[in-house]
Amino acid sequence: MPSRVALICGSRSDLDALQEAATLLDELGVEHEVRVISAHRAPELLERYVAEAPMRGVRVFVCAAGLAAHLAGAVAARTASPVIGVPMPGGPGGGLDALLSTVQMPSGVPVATVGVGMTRNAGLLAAQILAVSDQALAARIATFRAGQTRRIEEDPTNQAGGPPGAGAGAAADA
Ligand code: AIR
Repeated sequence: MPSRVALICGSRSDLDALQEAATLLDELGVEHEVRVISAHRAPELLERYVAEAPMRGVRVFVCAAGLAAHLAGAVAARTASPVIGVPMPGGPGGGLDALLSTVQMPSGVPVATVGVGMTRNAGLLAAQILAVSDQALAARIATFRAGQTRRIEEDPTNQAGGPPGAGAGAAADA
């Protein structure tokens, strides 16, 4: 099956976090591929990868990088496909450096940026973009969203009287 989403990170140190996006895409039945390509350390490989990925079916790019995080911007400069940036935490800036590097793109080259370290949201947003032209996927996302809503509604903490052993008013305090 062709990969519809490219999950790229700038370092192997980002891989565990990026795996959360891969897991979510698996849950939603969205084919994807993972690469570790630093925009700074391997710019020519990145160039080749972005040029070739659409031929394998890639329609959306998710790019996770920390520090001076230029990965998402570098990809966005080379494709008109949607690019989602994930600023990664770490370093003296705690992710703020990566957030600003990712989100502050110049006019004409957008990067849709999710919160610091929010790889799972990036995967979900990628799926939602694909779902605009894929009704079956849209239905799976609707089921996924309904499930998370139901789990909160059915959480014993939110039932009258709160969880076993909780005093009155526990739900109201949540
Ligand atoms: N990074 C790697 N090349 C360019 C950038 N911005 C980022 C990685 C990682 C951080 O630098 O995305 O979040 C630290 O990488 P490493 O390889 O030193 O652990």
